[in-house]
Amino acid sequence: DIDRQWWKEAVVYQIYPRSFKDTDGDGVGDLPGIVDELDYLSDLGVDVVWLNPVYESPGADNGYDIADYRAIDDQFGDMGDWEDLLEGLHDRDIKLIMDLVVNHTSDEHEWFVESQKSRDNPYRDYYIWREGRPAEEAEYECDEGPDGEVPPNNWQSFFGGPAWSYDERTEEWYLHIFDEKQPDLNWENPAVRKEIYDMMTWWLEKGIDGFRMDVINLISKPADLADGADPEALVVGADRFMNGPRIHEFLSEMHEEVLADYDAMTVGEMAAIDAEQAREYARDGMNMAFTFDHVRLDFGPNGRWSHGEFTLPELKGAMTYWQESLGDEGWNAVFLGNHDEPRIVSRFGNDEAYRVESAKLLATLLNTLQGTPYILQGDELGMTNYPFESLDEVRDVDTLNNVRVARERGQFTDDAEMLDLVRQRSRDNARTPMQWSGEETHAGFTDGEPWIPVNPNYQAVNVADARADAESVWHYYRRVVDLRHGSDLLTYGDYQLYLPDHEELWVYTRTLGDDTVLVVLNFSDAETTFEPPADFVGRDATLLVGNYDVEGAVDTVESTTLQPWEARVYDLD
Ligand code: ISL
Repeated sequence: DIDRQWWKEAVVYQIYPRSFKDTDGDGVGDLPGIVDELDYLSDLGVDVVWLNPVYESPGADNGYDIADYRAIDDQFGDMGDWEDLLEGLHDRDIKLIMDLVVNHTSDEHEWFVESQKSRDNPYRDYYIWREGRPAEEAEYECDEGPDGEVPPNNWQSFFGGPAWSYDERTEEWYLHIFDEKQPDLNWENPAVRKEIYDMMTWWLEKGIDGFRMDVINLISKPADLADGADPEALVVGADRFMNGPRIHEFLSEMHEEVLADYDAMTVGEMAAIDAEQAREYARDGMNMAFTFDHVRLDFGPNGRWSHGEFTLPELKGAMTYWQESLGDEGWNAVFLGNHDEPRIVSRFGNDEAYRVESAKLLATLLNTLQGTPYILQGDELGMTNYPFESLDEVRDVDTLNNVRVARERGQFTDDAEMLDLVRQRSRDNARTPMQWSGEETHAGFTDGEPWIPVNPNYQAVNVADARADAESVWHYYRRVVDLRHGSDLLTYGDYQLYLPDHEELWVYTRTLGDDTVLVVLNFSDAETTFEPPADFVGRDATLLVGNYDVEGAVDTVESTTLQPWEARVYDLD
């Protein structure tokens, strides 16, 4: 008995609008730019577009700082352009999900502007304001604020530094788990929740098909705002504000008040949860969750802002955990990268000698796991990290703040070390402009000056050439997306891992009823021999898709040698 849902059968394409396509020459991608490329999306074969924020925003965190939830930022166009986009997508049977950013707003949102005015302003309790703490009572320090006073607790921002800023006007501190221009909303206040539910309904009534919910498991803060238990933690306080005390109540309420009336899809960004928690979130009505174990494996001793090594068995283990443990409750959102992460081919593949092969292998993985696959724009071309030579090329608030904080604590011996980390880690790696053409300046992204530099490899990596080359990463993505579409087995089948300790090969099956597909992926620069487990030896096998030319489409499973970064998907008889 399959619990069929349209969003389980979908392949999602993530559009980072600022970097997709610019039509008005201001160097920033816009909505008409996406409308121009709708056929590109249908040719690729995706079913859903997740649009990163396009709401009115001062842009301190590229739109994750929203000043008006019901208006389109001028940089991207206007509501008419947005309506054209929705209509154009729907005409092509592509759905649209919007980014829902409701842990915080911009400090330029009218609610915060009011809230800041006085302690008794009607909007004061829309945010989290507290008096400071006498410095002698606290075990942490802060440069900001009046003498002898420190923030109300020891929580820190994801972007580095304290999670509180002092406001002289009312002599209190406000909470911001991200940048100081992103004050956290007070979800304890029912008026705030109602505003948000009304806003969500408003968008659903405009015809959207769902929401990607930004840092949604951070919205409930404990009433006592207790200090984070571990002052040495990478983000102090995360133990208090992630999966907070009323989170399930709030999400169930959101479901009842808004989502229950629509056949909408929801995907929550949920760092720091395990499968048991994911199942609880599913019971709240959250369709699926982005989880982050597999994109933390290369963190070093200082977390994200230091580098560590990981092995293939660790990667397999992290992703297999999620493949195996949701059961009938909950559903995976399968992703290898997004606008906050390095490029997938640079992180998990080989972006030099085997860029094409390894990008195809990752496409195979993404589209043959159980869960809804998410493709970030440009990954279908095998776009790579950017070779940053200087911080002048960096735009991201997270990178710039964290580099500043790391420098303050003496983490880097020199700039070369810092830049090395930026090249591996900066969120801007995933945010450089989409590479449309190798012939035009700025890769055909804009006629003006792009807001962030174009990757210098655009002459080799671009849409025009990829479309013209039947062997390109792009055509391969089309094939694996198409394969998945036609297959209940690849969508709903059970996952089973083989050879968990193998250092080079990732081998798994998907099974539905009597049907089995075998996936063999060589995650290495070397030829590698696959000795099939006894279960498979001698079974008839048909190659469904692979990234090398393999002789003879019909074969039996036997010992075989895979080329570097070779991927094969077999249908077993
Ligand atoms: O970037 C990160 C890890 O790679 C995180 O610290 C990230 O900020 C976190 O995953 C939350 O991300 C989301 O909310 C942020 C926004 O900056 C990100 O772009 C968004 O995806 C604040 O709204």
